[in-house]
Amino acid sequence: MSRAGGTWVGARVPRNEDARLLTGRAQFVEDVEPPGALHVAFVRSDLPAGRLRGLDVDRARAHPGVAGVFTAAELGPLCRPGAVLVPPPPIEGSVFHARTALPLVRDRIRHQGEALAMIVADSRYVAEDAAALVEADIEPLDPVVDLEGALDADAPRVHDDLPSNLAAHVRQTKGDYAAARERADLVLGRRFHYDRGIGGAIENRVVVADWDARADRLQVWDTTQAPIPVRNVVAAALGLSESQVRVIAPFVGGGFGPKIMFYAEEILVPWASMQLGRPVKWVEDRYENFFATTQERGQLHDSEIAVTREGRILGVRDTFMHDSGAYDPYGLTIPINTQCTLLGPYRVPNYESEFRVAFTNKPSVTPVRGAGRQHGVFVMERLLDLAARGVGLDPVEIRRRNVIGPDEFPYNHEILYQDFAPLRYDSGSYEEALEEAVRLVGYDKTFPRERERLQADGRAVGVGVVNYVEGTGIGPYEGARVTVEPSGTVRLATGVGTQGQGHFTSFAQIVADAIGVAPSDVRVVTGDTSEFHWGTGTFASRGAVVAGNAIHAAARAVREKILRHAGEALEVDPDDLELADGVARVKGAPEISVELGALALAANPLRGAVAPGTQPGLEATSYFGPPYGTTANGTHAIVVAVDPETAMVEILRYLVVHDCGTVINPMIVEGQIHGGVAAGIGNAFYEELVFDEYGGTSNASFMDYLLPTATDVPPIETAHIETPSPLNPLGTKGVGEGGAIPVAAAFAQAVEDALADIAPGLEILDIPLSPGRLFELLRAHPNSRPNSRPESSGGLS
Ligand code: MCN
Repeated sequence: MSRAGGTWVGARVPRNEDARLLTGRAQFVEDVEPPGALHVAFVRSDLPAGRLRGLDVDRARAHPGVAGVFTAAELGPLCRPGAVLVPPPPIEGSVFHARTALPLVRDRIRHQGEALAMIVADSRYVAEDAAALVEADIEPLDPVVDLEGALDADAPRVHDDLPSNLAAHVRQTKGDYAAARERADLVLGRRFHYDRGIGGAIENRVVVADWDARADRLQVWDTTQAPIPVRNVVAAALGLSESQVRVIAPFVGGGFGPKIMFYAEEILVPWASMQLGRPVKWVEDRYENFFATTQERGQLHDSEIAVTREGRILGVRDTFMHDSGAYDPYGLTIPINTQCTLLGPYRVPNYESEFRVAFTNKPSVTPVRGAGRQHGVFVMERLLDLAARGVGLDPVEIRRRNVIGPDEFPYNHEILYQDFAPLRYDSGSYEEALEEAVRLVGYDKTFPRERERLQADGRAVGVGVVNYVEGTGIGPYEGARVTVEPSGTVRLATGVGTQGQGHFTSFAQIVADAIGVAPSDVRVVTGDTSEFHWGTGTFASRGAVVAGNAIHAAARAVREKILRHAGEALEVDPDDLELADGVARVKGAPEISVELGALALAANPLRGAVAPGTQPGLEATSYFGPPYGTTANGTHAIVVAVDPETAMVEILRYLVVHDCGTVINPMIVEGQIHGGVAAGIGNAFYEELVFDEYGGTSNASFMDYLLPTATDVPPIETAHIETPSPLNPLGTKGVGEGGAIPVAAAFAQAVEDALADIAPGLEILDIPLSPGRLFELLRAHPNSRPNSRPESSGGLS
């Protein structure tokens, strides 16, 4: 049933894609098995730092069933460093040393899991057996493991051609922090640490390539978030025209950031198919994923806040180190996100922020859901909690006094964001979101009563309320093509890939509203370069904004075409027509109508003449590029119970009030928030990559690396506020990462609150706060506070 007048945007439309996904009929790359396909296994380094002195592959080559063994020597000109995918923004005085990996190690090993050789064989079993026969002669080198010491003058160097492990140095300021500090009634400083983790998608990376020598074409199926850039890079690397390469990213079992990266396997597998004249397939295994796929987090902050005795922020200073791992192919996106997102929804008149990025002998770091924003939010929200304590204010009250009001937009923060545009908030509902969360969690009334009741049962209960902003919907652009077919079917093609975000439905809703059909009648194709070949990809919560508004523009253009053609066919003024139920009909006289399919057929005639300038069919292609990103916001509230004996934390309530502008599909948005919060709970409490002193990862399996399971994630309550963005016609802002961003900050505040009587003054400064770490913090309390900075002062001056 469709609704006349166009009201699909905003409706809780069930997902078009679910029938296929839930009945096992959705195609994933792993399902693609061209006849005669060969299979790949990589030989990877166990050592994080070393010099490759020799590689004996003779026994592997002679192994029955092996079709090819390739080392750096065989790659020829293909063995060159990969591209820097995102250049750093032009910030005055900044330093950036780009270092990217070779597809296969030639000489220097810089992290565990770097690929030394590629084995191609009849089956994965044979390929693995042959890989085990390769003998690598590696001279171990001292690894750089510890972030804090990575920039020391005597630290071993990850890249010999650089004078140190400094990859980048950026400083951005606003106002005069030193002067603000002088005026402050309270200055508080702390060291914060946010550790490393993985993306943790259920589906690992998979690449299948099929070179068709007769057609002179290469087809690649890839678990990527960015099929069009992959097509472009593969074509350039292999000396092909972009029109010869088709990249398909079908259903992808989770991306969460790392699949936006371009990886060596995406060139090596197609290259092997061209060399061997057969289809070639590689499926990353779970162990490999811990090393071959990029990771996130790993920052060390020395931060300071200056406030008045009324709790008003005068300024913030933050100096931090960011662990880039062995290479920095994604530029400075993550630390700049941290630097900018730290400012949050607050008036911060004076800001001094400086970061250094260090190379270490660990897998490279590129965006994972939140992409550094959660680090900034953690630091700022923790500083506010400490300041609140220092001036004797309630944590909610200090936030109330500092949030940017509804009349202050656009709000200019005077520093540069990751999209190279000034950090400017377009609109938001910071006060409203905070008050709504406070109300819903019963902060003043029901929660205190509930706490009393639970504490009578011997449980330590606390609440946390924190704010965040999320820079979303950045450019440069996306495009879409909308077509009405003669059958009446509506087709939408866009370039962004899809990894579970519900695009098949939310994008269809936008089209449905414009041309009067049901969302289930719109066939959406994403991530196939033969269907749409301009665009960048799915990242930075930009699908709803950038692709969504391109779709909106294309659908509106088709609508205009339909009305024009229908007006001619029915001999009425187009203004007297409405589109509904798949027909164009006269308003007030619905029996006078023409089907969209009939109009599409007539718009593509086989005989006769069409007027000059007429474009065939009911089709339009449009693009949308925003001037700068739109800023979403929200407030998270959490209630926890802590067992002081075991340090286990139980989440009793989790509540998200968020604002992503016009909501296209509330059910999908709630799903995005639920998934984001689940990821955030993992980040805050469970997930941590443990590196031993030799740089090896000692928990590279899901037995030891703890992802939260269904029993660890509580029901999540959500409330929507809609402040439309003035930067795009739909008024949308992104939501894909907001769930994950403030969880650690909320968690830390609530745990401290719960333990306020048991361990007064306990400070949570490190994330993840695993049960083990919390146990140790409790045991050490109150005698030592190893993370406190010596110059910190804790009271009013
Ligand atoms: N949406 C909406 N109304 C809005 C905003 C969004 O209905 N105002 C809908 C969108 O139309 C889309 C979904 O919500 O169906 C997410 O939209 P958006 O916030 O624009 O994010 P993207 O589509 O760009 O997706 C990327 C984002 C990121 S950056 C990561 S990481 C992430 C995420 O989405 N990875 C995910 N969500 C994920 N969800 C799943 N299932 N799997 C992942 O890998």
